[in-house]
Amino acid sequence: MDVEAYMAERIPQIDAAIEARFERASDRVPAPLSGAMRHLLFPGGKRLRPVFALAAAEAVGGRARAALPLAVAVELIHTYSLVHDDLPCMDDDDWRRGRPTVHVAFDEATAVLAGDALQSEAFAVLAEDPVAAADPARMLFVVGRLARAIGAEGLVGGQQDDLAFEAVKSAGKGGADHVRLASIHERKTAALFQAAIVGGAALGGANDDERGRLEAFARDVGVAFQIADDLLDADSAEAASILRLQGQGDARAGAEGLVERALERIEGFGERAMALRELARFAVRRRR
Ligand code: GRG
Repeated sequence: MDVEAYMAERIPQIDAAIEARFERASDRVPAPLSGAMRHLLFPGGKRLRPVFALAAAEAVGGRARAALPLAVAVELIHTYSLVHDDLPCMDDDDWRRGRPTVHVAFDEATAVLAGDALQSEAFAVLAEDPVAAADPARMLFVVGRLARAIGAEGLVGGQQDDLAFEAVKSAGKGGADHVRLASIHERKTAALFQAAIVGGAALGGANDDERGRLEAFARDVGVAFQIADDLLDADSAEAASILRLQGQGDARAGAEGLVERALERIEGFGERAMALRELARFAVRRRR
């Protein structure tokens, strides 16, 4: 299977669904806020998390379309996290995806508000999807799983610990260790992959056993994705990086080992999980 062809087919569906949300709201949203919310979304990044959500629905025998609202929600949340991560009080970055960051293109307050609004919009997309009325228990699981993944125990907590980890190291107090770094990566990066994949599978009709396997699959793929990100970023002074603790060869082997383990967890899923498997491989072998 050609994973890039699969992504090229899915990404326009995701983009169209995101665009539809903005068209719907455009007359009620202040123009600068709407511009700031769209700034990083179009053109976007790789759209890997939403494509994973669609492939997870298919991997359990559902239709990709069933996971489309979650795909949109996950990409809006990913974008919010990038907008806030770039702020002067966090990573203080001026450039993202080859463009000025949102606080540079607009201003800091608008960037904070745009991130907040992207997060809210993500949950509105899920609550307003017809599945929420037709099968409320299923949608409640998806919403709860996503909220848990990005809150104080997940993405936000991981970011807090990442900032603290960096501060300790800049003060020359050491403290860099594998356990803490792995925990940061699990929350800051893998948690959103887990919510995308497990939630996508839930919307595709997964049973409890499939959900459990996909939780573990997605955690390993998410951590492997982060290691690959550190390897791609090897020359920059990026935040908490596994490369400070081990060499590039060991890090790559570690990431590939995680993907192999992830693939074993979904061995019984058969042909319909082909795209999910190929996306897992792509997450570590990608060039950007
Ligand atoms: C501010 C709440 C809050 C969280 C910030 C996402 C994040 C947490 C920080 C961004 C910096 C970073 C290195 C995060 C790790 C996850 C990661 C590798 C994000 C980049 O994801 P890609 O490569 O980006 O999928 P594109 O641009 O392709 O969407």
